[in-house]
Amino acid sequence: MKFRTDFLWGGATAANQFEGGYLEGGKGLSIDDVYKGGSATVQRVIHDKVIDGEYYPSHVAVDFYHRYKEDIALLAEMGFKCFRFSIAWTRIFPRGDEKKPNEAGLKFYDNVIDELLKYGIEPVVTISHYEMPLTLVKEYDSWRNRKLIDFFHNYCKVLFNRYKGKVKYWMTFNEVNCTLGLVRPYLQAGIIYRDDENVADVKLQVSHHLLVASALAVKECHKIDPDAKIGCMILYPTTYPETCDPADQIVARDVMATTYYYSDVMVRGRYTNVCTAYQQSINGHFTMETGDEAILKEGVVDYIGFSYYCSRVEGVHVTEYTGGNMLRGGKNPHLVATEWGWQIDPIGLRMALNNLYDRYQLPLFIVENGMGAVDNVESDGSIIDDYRIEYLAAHIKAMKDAVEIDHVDLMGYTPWGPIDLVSAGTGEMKKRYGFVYVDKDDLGNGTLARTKKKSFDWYKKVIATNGEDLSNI
Ligand code: BGP
Repeated sequence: MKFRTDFLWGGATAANQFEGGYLEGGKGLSIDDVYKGGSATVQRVIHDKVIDGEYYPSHVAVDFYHRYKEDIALLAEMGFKCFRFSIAWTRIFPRGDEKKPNEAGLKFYDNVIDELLKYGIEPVVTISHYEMPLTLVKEYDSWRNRKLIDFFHNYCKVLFNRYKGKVKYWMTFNEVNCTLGLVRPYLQAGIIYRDDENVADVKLQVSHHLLVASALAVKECHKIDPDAKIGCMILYPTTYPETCDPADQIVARDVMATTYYYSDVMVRGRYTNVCTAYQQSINGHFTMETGDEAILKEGVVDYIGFSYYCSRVEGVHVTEYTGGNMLRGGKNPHLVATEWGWQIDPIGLRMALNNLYDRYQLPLFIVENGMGAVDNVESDGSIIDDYRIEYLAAHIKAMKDAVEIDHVDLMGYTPWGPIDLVSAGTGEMKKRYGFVYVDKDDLGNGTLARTKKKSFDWYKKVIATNGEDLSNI
């Protein structure tokens, strides 16, 4: 067993963190355009407008909107086989509730997709990545409202019809499982819970609407373009019991329920015992309409896309917590962490691959992985990011073990932010993931010029050897 010969090596981005051009081509405001940075700062009330004079990271981001040709040429130079990006819902439907799409928005993605195909790079598209239309939150109460299923369905139909034959890989909602795992799933679902509502019920109703919307998208994709593959996208937080105390095994198992709640439904087409047990544990209730069960059953995904950055520890006595992408967890004394407290654990990736493959037996796609780090530009302009190479090499080695030793079916690997972009968690620029440096600081100053880092040539070699040569020379 080796990596597939058609293994999808690439990189991943999201519109709101990468594109900028936040009002260009008729784009409407997304939830991300009205707050100043990072999921960590989401407040208890909805951020509802742009305030003059304030700095908003998504407005310019790193300007892929105007620089897509230059950026795609850099990806092609590294030998990318695929490129994961998201379509900004608000470029296609500025409010979200229109019947007819905005042609200028579609045209922008025509250009991006054609540019990728020119170099033989497969587009891998996330339909919704943390940037839903603000209007749907302000005027419709977001995914609490069943009408959003229709709006999303219409949006998906437009995309599948337009990019049929060009886009072979789709994903519905980015890290959809954070909707249950977070106190305020604003980026994921446009939700900030209100004091006057039953939070458990809202959680389950919102999740149900997202799951039905995702399943309808899968059905529609299969109907419009039978050759395309469409997957889910979950954040996979590998979770170790803190000790061998049997009670810790139960805690670690239970905490994973909010992740499997989504993947179980999206893969198996029904609420499993894990889901119903979770519903009962929070004493939540939700409404299912006639026909929903059939939609869930018919709209099962073709592959599992997931992000993996770090692992966590859970148990009865966990008291010390550390950071992580979106979902925090207990500290592990065997691991070191990044400057942002994310615990570096390549074996955790091998475990993630095994856990998901054992459970679902579907092809897996690692659509995000990486290490946010501060890069220093040397006096000669070079950027020696050995720490990034070390992190990625160790994780690719873990992927190889999962494929070669454990016989997991892995389709591809798209590390996060191949060109530096804005952090979703903090809104910072200094938290960098790229093989390409972008000259911009946390306040928005900089020329936006692109510079190759040391890791650029390293990743190029990894791709050229299909993951065989991971050495850093
Ligand atoms: C994931 C998100 C991405 C991305 C990544 C890195 O959870 O899907 O959008 O941002 O985390 O996180 P951060 O940007 O906070 O470093």
